[in-house]
Amino acid sequence: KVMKTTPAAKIDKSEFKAAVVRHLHCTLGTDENKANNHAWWKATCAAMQEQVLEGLRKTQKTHYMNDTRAVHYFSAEFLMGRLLSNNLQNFGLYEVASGALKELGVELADVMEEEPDMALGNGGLGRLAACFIDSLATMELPAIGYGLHYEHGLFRQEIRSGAQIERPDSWRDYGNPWEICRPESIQEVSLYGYVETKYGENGGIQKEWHPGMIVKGVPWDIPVVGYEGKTVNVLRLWQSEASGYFNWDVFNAGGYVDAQRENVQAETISKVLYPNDETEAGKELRLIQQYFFCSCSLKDIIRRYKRAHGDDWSRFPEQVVVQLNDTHPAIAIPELMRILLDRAELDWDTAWGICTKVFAYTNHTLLPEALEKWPARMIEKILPRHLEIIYEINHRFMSVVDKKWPGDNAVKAKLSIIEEGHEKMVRMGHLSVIGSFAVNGVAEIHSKLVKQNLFPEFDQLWPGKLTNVTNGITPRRWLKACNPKLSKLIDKKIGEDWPKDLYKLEGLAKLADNKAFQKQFMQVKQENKQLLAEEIKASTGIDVDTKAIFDVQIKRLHEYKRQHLNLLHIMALYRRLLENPDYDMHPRVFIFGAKAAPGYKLAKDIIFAINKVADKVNNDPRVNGKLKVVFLPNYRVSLAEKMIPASDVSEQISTAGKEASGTGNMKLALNGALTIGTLDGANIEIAEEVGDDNIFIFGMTVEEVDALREKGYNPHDYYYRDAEIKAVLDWLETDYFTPGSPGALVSIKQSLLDGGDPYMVLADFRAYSDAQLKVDEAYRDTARWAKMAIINTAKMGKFTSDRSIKDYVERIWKLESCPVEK
Ligand code: 26M
Repeated sequence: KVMKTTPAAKIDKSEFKAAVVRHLHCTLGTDENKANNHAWWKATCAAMQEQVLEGLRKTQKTHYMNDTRAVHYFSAEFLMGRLLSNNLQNFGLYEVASGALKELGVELADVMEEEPDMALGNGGLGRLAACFIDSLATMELPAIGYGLHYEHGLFRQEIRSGAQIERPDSWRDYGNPWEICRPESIQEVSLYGYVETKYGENGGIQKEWHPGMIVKGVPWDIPVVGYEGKTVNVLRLWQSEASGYFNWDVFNAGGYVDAQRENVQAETISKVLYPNDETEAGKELRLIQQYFFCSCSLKDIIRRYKRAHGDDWSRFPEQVVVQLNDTHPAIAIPELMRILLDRAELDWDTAWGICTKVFAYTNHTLLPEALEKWPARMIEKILPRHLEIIYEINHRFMSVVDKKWPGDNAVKAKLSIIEEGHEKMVRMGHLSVIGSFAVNGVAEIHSKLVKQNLFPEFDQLWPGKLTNVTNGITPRRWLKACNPKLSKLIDKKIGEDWPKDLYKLEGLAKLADNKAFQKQFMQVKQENKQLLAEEIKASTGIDVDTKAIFDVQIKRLHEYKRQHLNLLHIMALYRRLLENPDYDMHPRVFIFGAKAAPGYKLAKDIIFAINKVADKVNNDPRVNGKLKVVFLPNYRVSLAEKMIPASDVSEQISTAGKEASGTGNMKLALNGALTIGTLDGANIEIAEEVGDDNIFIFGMTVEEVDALREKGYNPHDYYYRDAEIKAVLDWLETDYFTPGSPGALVSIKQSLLDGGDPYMVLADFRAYSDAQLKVDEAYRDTARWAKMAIINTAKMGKFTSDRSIKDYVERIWKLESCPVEK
């Protein structure tokens, strides 16, 4: 047998085994006989971390020696998931580790299950940041991720009597083996207080901010291992601590106790991730979180720059580019201005010239309720100097607008950073566009709508500044690591290069008609479905038939994503089965995973309704095993990794124009699931790649949605004209699904009728139902389905995050790769 794979790290099985045992003894203070899986997990991570840190040291030395330009990815969220499997894969040490543990009588798969997810994000935006830093390291690009070291990540979801309840996430309770504290790089951040204006003898004005509070930012570094383990970048997450400047300095017991209050406030900043996605929370603590991590990160960047370039600011924009992941870190723009003006004492034009060469901004949403705005009064209270700077930026921008549209006050009001009204608000999107040299949307259609609908005048003012970079996903995690069976089959057919050159998958297309390959491909799917069936049984008690179609909708719960459209269709199928026991359909299991924002009432009602319908359907012998509904609790990265390889059908059914891109759509298609979806976000580009015959597109286009709204959308028309829609909505009002509690599900009907059905669920229902009939028909033709599934996997090359990063590098960041010798 030939030794395959050349591990990036120079360590073999017996050395790895020795390292694990050594850590069991010396790091964990236990031994092989006493150790449980948790101890084995920690010891395995520690053995791995030795390799990781060696790579990190070499990378940092190389970047330092080459004085490289680097991208700094600012994001309030990084949804990393688990790291052991990823780091083993990327280092090429998976087989080594699994063999070593086997000899110690331990199963690597069980050990990996011990790892809690790093759930420092809500959903798509946070996971995108995680995929991007994986690609940056893989492509050997100098990059740092900057974010917040939340003590509690996204809440853990439990389902009690069908309803979501939120429990705290405690990912660090028993220690995180990957993170390294860097007390030598602590920063200080100012808050509150007032601004003093000083008049110099030469007529110059200096501003001095006298803060009311100073907090410490403690950096924790998480190494980010690129594929093949050459470059190891870092994700630097800031934890807040009391600075001890204003407190502790007390001489009596009362003061001593009072001092604790400020400590508590300081430590609150990085306590918890806000669980909202797509709604702006407007909370003071959230703004402080944003400023806290941006200020720490900029000071960190400047400290590093000064070490190489001293006080010469002229080269700063050559060395530093900062990518803003949505507007959450937009406060970094006035913060850099403050540092350049008040600390470096540069003049405004020089400072602004630097600033506008450093920042670039990614927009992730068009939903009005998601566009961040902060009350000017709140900014004034927390960051008085920044509000002054924002006003000055706006003042100067208004004269730019006046040159372009002389005397047009309406356009000034529309473009102003300041929204006038009962309460003055600061529009963070406008600040971001004005302060950045590039602005991008995340899929072709989304970027087009950003230009046409969200920021049309900015596009006229600065042609070319607004652009597109279509999202992507890392195939290392989302195929190689999560779907080892399919990966090995692919390796066998087209070789092992595809994880870093995903267009290679195209080589599978010529096998799409090959009967033997079809069988192998579907056999892998079958085995993955078996594994998921076991997971479903363990977490819900529900038995599912693995011969049924596994139809999966996994994403945050939101009206625009239309989980309730899926639910109404399930109810319609149920009703058809009750009316006609011979109703001809291939057995189907509808599987959901979704968290609702804790304050989003209707989203929680939809989760409740899914669970109540599931209870009824799953226990009704009349459906004869043709229909099952499963809601898997606590959807998260590690659960996605189990669901995606086992999916036959991918539900991507947002109202056209509302889903900026979607990335779950890419993960599912990559693993051979067929998409049923609207012409929205990246679905459009997926359809272009796979071809119309290999995807189930339905429903209104953006233009049709706009036209219908224009002419006046009335959901009652659909209710009265489509008997099935009426029957299903009326069913929600009975106590059929909630025995003894009639009306428990009525809020869904209400939102779709009296509420005006803002996302046009009823308008798309019939088209959706028809598309589902086509799905059913296609699945019955086993060869046809296999061919379609293979083509989906084969045509996903475009959607690797390596391609997204390449687009950013060439069009926005202008970075060069910096190879690190092994
Ligand atoms: C805002 C204010 C306060 C607290 C939290 C937020 C907030 C957090 C996350 C708002 C939005 C957040 O995420 C939005 C998001 O995930 N958007 C998704 O981004 C993906 C990556 O580009 C896209 O694929 C999805 O279409 C888009 O919905």
